[in-house]
Amino acid sequence: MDIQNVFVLTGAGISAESGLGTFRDRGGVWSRFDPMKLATPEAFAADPVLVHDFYNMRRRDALNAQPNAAHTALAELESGLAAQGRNLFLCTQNVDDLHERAGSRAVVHMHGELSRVRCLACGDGRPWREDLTVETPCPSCGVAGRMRPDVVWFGEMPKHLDAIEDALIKSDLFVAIGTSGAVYPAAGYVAQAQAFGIPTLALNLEAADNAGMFARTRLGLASATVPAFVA
Ligand code: BJW
Repeated sequence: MDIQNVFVLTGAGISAESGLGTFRDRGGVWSRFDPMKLATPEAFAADPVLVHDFYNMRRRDALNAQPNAAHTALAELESGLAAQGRNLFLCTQNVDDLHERAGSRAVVHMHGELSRVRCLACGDGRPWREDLTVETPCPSCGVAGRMRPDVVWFGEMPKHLDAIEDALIKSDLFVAIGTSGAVYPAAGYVAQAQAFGIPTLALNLEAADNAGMFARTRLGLASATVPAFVA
């Protein structure tokens, strides 16, 4: 088959070997922290100090982590396909920037980015690498206490959905890497791909919640399966 457009969806599993915890594995982030107290707009309104502490820790961890062989392989896939006039659409649920630091040029962060913040007073969004506090003033409007991490919490609309749907429809291979298939709408993309007759492949450590929807699956560490897929 002549593959022109590859759609890759990545999740926390691709960054696990960089030392960043996944969410739903044993010992994962949501086994240690209650997502309803940390990753909803209601939680932020109720206890912004707690939410800032959690995301300050996560931001520091992400900035200190290094990309692994799986991130590098996807960056090489992007440049290799581009050199042949073909295209990789890299959609990540991850809020870290390890794809970018591995060399990927076009990364679509559907759940936002830890290294960006947004002001609830004026809507200004900008790169941000420091800790946030409830006193941090917005550099744009000067209002204090309304800055939040620019990540997508439960109940909020994921970002770039139109571009993602468009790329998914146009793709002729759908690959999901290191994601449990537990969070929608991303977990539903494999079913959409199937409905469009697009071949589907899962590269994961263990069978995901939506594993039955994939035509092909390779189980193993992303640092091994992703370079092998790209080779
Ligand atoms: C390895 C490995 C190694 C380990 N190598 N693999 C039906 C339809 C639509 C929505 C819903 C629905 N039902 C319910 C909803 C609402 C909700 C939802 O999905 N809830 C579920 C829990 C049921 N969804 C939402 O609220 C979303 N918004 C929304 O739906 O808006 C309305 C809408 C409607 C219709 C269309 C469009 C929109 C927003 C979801 C926001 C998720 N936010 C988080 C937090 C982000 C900030 C932060 O980081 O704190 O995003 S939650 C968390 O889960 C994070 C992740 O991106 C996301 C997915 O997790 P991921 O990446 O899959 O990680 P894990 O840990 O679950 O899995 C890791 C996998 O890797 C495992 O399988 C391991 O085996 C594997 N692995 N090591 C390879 N070395």
